Amino acid sequence: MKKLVKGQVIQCTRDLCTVQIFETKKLILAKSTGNLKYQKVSIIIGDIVEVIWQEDNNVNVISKRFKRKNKLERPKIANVEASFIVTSVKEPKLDFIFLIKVIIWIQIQTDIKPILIFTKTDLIQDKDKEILKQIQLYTKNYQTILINYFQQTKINKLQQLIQKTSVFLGRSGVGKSTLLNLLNPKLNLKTKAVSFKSKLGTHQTSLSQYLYINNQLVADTPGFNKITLSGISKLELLNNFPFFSNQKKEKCHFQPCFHDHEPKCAIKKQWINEINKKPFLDLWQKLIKEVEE
Ligand SMILES: Nc1nc2c(ncn2[C@@H]2O[C@H](COP(=O)(O)OP(=O)(O)O)[C@@H](O)[C@H]2O)c(=O)[nH]1
Ligand SMILES: [Mg+2]
Ligand SMILES: [Zn+2]
Repeated sequence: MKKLVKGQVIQCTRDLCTVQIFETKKLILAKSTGNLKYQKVSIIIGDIVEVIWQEDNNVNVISKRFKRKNKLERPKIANVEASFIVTSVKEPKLDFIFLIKVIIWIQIQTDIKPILIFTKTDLIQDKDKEILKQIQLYTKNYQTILINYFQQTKINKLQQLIQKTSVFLGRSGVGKSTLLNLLNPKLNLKTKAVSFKSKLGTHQTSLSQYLYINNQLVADTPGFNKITLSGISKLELLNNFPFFSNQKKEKCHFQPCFHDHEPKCAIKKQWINEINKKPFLDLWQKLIKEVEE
């Protein structure tokens, strides 16, 4: 018996995908070859698809991809409703330029404000106060969680925040898989930082996949260590940089003002005059330069 069913792709290895059927909640395997490939329709995890399901024969085939709400390029994933950016305070060291770039890039691609998770807080020592200060720059603008793997109460709180189809992303080694394992111990994901000397003998998440936490789909993704903003426009950057004060912005002489070389720029004046705003000026100048290149 053949039947058309609708579901969401939660895992893919080459052309073979695991699809969760909406109606029955069951998982089935389906191929994304055939007609779709001919039409050059790619299937990535998160895609909502139609499957030709065959009862007595395992070769189910994906026959259609429905329109995507959004699509991330790296990690390749579609239809995310919430994103969690995971950054370790140490090991690997917190890189603010990297973080702001991930934030901007995810906002542009999904139109969703990410939630920021800062991990490995157990490694912070007295001499690292600067790190906490830097994190504070973000707490006004973003929902922020500071956490380490000993803090069960915080892990429970984080679990409550997972209410939608979500993606966990960030550099490799920051503790994404560790966190997901704590959020759902049944997952048993492999963890461990990548060895820089030999890539052997270490466990690195190499495929994105959706997992279940709190009855929601949550994607664990391979870490990425490079991010570039080339390809985004100056205006997109302007609209997604989180640290402009709205009142000040309106006082700039030019509209829109890129707060760079424009005369009578209220934002730049404030950033230069207020010592605690200096980090924003540095960040902004680096970013705008990168986009202009
Ligand atoms: N000290 C400390 N180490 C952690 C914490 N969370 C994860 N790690 C370690 O960081 C390494 C990388 O973790 P993993 O979950 O594989 O990172 P992923 O690449 O982001 O998935 C592992 O050796 C973990 O044991 C934490 O809260 N504190
Ligand atoms: Mg991992
Ligand atoms: Zn300005």
